[in-house]
Amino acid sequence: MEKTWRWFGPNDKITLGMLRQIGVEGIVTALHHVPNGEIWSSGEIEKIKSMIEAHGMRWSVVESLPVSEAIKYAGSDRDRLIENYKVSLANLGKAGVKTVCYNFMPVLDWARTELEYPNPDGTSNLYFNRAEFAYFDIHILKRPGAPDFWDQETLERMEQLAAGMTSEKEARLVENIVIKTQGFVSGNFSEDDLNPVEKFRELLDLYKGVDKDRLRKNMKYFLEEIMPVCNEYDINMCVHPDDPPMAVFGLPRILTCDEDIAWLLNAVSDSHNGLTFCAGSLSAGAHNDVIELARKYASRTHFVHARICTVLPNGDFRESSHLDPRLVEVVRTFEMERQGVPMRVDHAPLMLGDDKAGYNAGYSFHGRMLALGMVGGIMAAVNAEKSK
Ligand code: DNO
Repeated sequence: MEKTWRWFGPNDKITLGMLRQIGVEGIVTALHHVPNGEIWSSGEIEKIKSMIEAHGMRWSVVESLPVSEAIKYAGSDRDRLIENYKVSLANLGKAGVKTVCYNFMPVLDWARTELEYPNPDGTSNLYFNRAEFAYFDIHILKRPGAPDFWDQETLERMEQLAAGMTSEKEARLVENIVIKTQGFVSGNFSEDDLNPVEKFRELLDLYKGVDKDRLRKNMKYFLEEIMPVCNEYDINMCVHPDDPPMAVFGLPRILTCDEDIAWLLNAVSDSHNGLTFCAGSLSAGAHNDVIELARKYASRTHFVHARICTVLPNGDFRESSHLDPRLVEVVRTFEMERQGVPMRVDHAPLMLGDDKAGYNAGYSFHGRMLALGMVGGIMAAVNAEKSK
């Protein structure tokens, strides 16, 4: 696999020069300054591309070219936004940037309730507490129907939590679920939002009547529209699985399990319609066997996210070590079957001062550097075995 790194552009505190020193070969980035739905011009693409190349690396993957909400819920603006998307794709193709990661998650991108959950060794990590998430759904968002969605055990844990809830803790939940995790990956929210919960409700309203079937139809429509451009420029689209891989806040999610992936790849069978194999998102669902999924879908995978989660008996989940034996197997599969496919790590611990540096949640420097070293070691071991 190609060792890549998600870089958030010229304002990222982690510079291209630093990345070159730690063995990064390719960059994963986006035109973060262009609002969702607007065209990525050739000029802006070239600026970022030449910055990366001046540091001896290449722009391997776009993550993400965001799919506007109106495309996902089929709003009146959908066709105009798809046209813009096609122009952006063509401009990327002309510049030779040919792997594009995106997601089709309504409203919310990835979700965690805690961003600095302490580990026994003094580092900290992301954590998903099911009871806290249910608390946000029922008591903060006050979503009609929310209490019926959650299982009894989670509701009991949530009640205990509610007993000790304070306004500070509530504010922290809103910050973690909506602001800090969404702000830098999705155009829906920003750090300056005065009433993020109200904004959240308005976005949820857009999806009234959109169930899983409808969302699948909308996704197929989008893919069929863009495939001719992908063919012309040989662009591999790779959709990121839903994180966590379950329905949230009454919104449908369409990439949560084996059946969903099979549906997507069959719905548009062109190989340019592919997958970002995020082992972390898939393993956050106890229903998924991530090793089996990697073997099954390696041939349609164009981008790999190397990280892994452990689901606890109560349904909470946390990020595990990048040396977790399941991840070793996933890395082995891709190293054997998809040589050269871009791979990046993420959601590594905060360590050695990362917590003071103000990095985007899940994107520490030292933690990710260590994780990249670990995954690089697994790759080297697999290759040594291969050449025996
Ligand atoms: C979280 C990431 C996601 C992912 C996007 C892709 O850290 O894995 O934000 O990049 O969903 O569109």
